[in-house]
Amino acid sequence: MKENKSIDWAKLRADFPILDQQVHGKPLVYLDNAATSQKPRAVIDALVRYYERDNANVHRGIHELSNRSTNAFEAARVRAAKFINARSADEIIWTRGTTEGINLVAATWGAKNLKSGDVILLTEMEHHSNLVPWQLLAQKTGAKIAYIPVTGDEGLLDLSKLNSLLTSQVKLLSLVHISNSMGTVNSVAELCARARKLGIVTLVDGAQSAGHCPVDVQAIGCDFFAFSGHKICGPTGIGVLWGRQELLDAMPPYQGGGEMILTVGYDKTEFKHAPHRFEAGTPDISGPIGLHAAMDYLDVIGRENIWQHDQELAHYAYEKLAVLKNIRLFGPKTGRAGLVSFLLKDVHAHDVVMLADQAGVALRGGHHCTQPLMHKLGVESTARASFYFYNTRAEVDRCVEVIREIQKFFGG
Ligand code: 7TS
Repeated sequence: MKENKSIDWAKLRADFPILDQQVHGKPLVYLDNAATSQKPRAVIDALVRYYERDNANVHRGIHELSNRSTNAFEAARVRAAKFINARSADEIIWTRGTTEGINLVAATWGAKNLKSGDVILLTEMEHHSNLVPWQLLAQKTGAKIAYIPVTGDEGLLDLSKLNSLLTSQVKLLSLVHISNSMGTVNSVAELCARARKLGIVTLVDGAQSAGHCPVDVQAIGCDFFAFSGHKICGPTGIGVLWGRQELLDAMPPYQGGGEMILTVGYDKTEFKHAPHRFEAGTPDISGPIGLHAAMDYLDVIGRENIWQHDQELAHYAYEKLAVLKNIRLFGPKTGRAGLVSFLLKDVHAHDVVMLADQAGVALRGGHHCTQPLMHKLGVESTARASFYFYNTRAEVDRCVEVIREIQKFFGG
């Protein structure tokens, strides 16, 4: 395993106060980063600073604190645009997270543009947040859903079916960039280009990619991109939906209320332009400010370096687990993102996670909100170790050691 020598990963780890603790009397090994990441001191400090010095509502006051708050809130939007190489901050909508971003597109673009007989094309590896909103929309509009198949345990998209799936009825392709349950990295740029040629609108679920690899929405060539702040070292409750300006301008509002209007009469309301049209009511203000600090923090490290570190750890973990007996590994053998999903023969994933927790190792067990994929693979759940740049090879060693102990405990 090759390490990027120019970065002092151990020093970065010390930026995360939470990691320095014991759980059940053992040093914490936090390997549940796909669920949520930990927060560096820089983000915690930005939140404290905001509440100690600047807290006020945005866009409405003309007093000093309101000006500071508004400036910081909008500066974060500019920063988010830069983070994913959007053309303009007007293309950045604050949401509660990836889930709300996708729901927003379904409720606005989807409700306006989809009708009975249209097809929404997804993949079989989508998180529930990129499935259920489309199912709800399909029920309302009469549109149908089709799926790009997954090959099996290796968790790759079977693109041999793509030509026959890309019919003239398809109006939207919505797919995950990096699978949270398999670690697959999908060729989103290539798929969006294929869709775009056919006039199909595209959405990329970037929940697992935005903080782990460089993201350039213009290079990906999608129409919408959604991600969550809490998975990229930012606070919970804040996320980003990016949309192409021309699509956003043509979309009806999401929720109605204050902040999103130009003028309101008893009979009629005129709405602001995007992104404010989609942000009704007092927004999460500290969220974007914390996220701003997180984006700065990540880009000082460099997401290309994080990506390399993630992949190296995942590869190291995969190779170490692959030599164990009676283990079933999920996801691609090579080129996987920073997570490993597995099942031990005759041991329930929840038992693995419970026993690992007793040893201080935080894993996740379950269907990972990809229930249809689990059904397809013939399993109820898997155990998952997911990494971030503050994880170390020693932690992977400890995790594998604990998994071996669990196997022995169950007589394996
Ligand atoms: N899309 C993907 C690919 C995800 O992994 C998740 C969350 C979401 C969407 C939803 O993000 P949210 O921030 O709106 O909740 N994934 C996980 C996970 O793997 N374990 O817990 C949450």
